[in-house]
Amino acid sequence: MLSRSIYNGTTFNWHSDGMMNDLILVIGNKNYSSWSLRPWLFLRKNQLLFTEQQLWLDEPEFKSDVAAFSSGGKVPVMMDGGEAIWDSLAIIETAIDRYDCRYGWPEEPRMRAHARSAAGEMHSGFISLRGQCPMDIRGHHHKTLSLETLADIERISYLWTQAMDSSGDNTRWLYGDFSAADAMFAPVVSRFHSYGVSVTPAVQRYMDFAMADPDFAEWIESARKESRSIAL
Ligand SMILES: N[C@@H](CCC(=O)N[C@@H](CS)C(=O)NCC(=O)O)C(=O)O
Repeated sequence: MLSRSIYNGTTFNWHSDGMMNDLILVIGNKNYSSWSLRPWLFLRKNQLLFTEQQLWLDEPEFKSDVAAFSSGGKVPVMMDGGEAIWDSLAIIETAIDRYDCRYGWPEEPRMRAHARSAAGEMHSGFISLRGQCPMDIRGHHHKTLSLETLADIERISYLWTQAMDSSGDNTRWLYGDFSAADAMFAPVVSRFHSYGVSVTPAVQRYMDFAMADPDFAEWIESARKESRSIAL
């Protein structure tokens, strides 16, 4: 475990040899890269200092540029010193292991297991929603959603409602305090918003709360300022 110090609200991580740790998060377009948003928001909410390295997904050089960081060929990648950690969930888990994150998984064992299960289901599933409604923060889409996509939406709404009920705090994040599950579902909040998904009042409350979060709002604002468009 590294030690940490806080200066002007920013957390610095120190190796035992006194060298400051140096994290780089390689991300894609903020408007489109749902997988990049997840670890970015997680690191931010945990006040871990990192440098952002943005690669444009629509550039022909994307693959060669990303290869300079990771052989996986995709973003996000977290560079911890010279070491690459790729894949959104692995970055979040590694940050929790190494950096004593205040907001990792919920503390309470049942909520912790639920949060891990829901985040795992997000990471491996909801293929129809992901395919039919790609993240497009600037966009407002009106399309007829397939039955499979509607089933994904219903399942996610059920998981969110269960989470909020289990924590007994339905005024803030899914499990009360911010957790890795909120980071994993952040792009879904954006998708529900962009695709005008009709949701229950409880789900809408969660979405409004998440999108008003200063860090999430900063990402949304940066996405709005990006001028690059990718045909969806
Ligand atoms: N399972 C990976 C998915 C990463 C992923 O698909 N990233 C997309 C951008 S959101 C990407 O790099 N696409 C470029 C490509 O496949 O060439 C994760 O969780 O990080």
